[in-house]
Amino acid sequence: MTLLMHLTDVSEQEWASAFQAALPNHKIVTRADDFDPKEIKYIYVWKPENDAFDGLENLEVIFSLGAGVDGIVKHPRLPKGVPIVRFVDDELTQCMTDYVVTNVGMHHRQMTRYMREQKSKTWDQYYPERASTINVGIMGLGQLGNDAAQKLSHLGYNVAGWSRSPKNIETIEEFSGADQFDAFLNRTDILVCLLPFTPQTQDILCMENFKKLRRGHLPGGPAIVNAARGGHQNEEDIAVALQDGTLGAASLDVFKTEPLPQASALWVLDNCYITPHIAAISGLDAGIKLVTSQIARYEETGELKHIVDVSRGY
Ligand code: NDP
Ligand code: OXD
Repeated sequence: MTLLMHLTDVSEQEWASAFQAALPNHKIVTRADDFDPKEIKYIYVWKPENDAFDGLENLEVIFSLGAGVDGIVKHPRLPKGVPIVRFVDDELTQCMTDYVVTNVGMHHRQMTRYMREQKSKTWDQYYPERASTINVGIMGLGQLGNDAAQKLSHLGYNVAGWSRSPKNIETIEEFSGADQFDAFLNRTDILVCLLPFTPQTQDILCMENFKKLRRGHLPGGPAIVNAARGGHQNEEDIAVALQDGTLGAASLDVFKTEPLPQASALWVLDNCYITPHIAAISGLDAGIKLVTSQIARYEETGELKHIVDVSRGY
């Protein structure tokens, strides 16, 4: 009954100590400890290295520290048939909604314009339109996208969502599937990406799609907000679009290469709002509670919640 921590860029020791306190009858190990790979029944993973699953012949469950599981699903030596459980938590959802609401509000309220005017000490009483004139479009209506959509809708925005399958959410307009994607883009002023990173969603934030966004409503041009994965965005296209007016502004929390390389053109654009992958974090207390309750349920009933569909990639 051993649980292995395999956490890149995160303190394995901190998580191991917290798990040991919560699971006194289980053995918890980090990669730095001596252990027999055959004793590992559970693994808790973030950004798995190539050898992450080597020799884990008796592995029964893979727990993801992240809500996004692309790093696990695309792993070249992912053991077949072992369930992957992803991170689903209200606090994480709330943090993501905070990020989305803040950035949508910033673009709606013309922050780029006022920052530019502040730089040139210009006093120009331009009044932004009210929220109900702004069409927000959220790509991905899962755990995170759905919550952000509801909260934005409460704030008065015209919210639409796009997902693979229809959800029948009353408060928002819904689009689904590839067939309805263009119609969704055509009505959108501020485009938010909360999709999982899969071959189908790769580079979805590209010039071709930016050109389909609604123009003439949001002063300065349509805006994008990406808090999902860097792989969703064509960063060269974003830099060009921000300079030629195809986009008015962009808020980016994630990047193809993280940390964002110094050479990236995005750093110096005053209509690009960069944050270092901090939109929402999987908290220690929440993670311990989630995984320990899943392990308890699994050992009692054999059941798990929030299992990833590996064939879909999320
Ligand atoms: P979910 O799996 O709950 O939701 C994914 C949504 O995307 C679903 O509505 C799904 O549709 C939709 N979707 C998937 N593929 C397609 C497609 N090809 N076309 C249209 N819609 C599609 O994910 P979460 O909401 O929990 O998380 C979303 C992402 O947010 C994560 O994958 C992760 O990358 C990112 N994230 C980023 C963080 C940060 O700090 N920046 C923190 C946490 C997560 P359907 O419902 O029909 O299946
Ligand atoms: C996640 C993330 O997927 O932090 O949870 O990016």
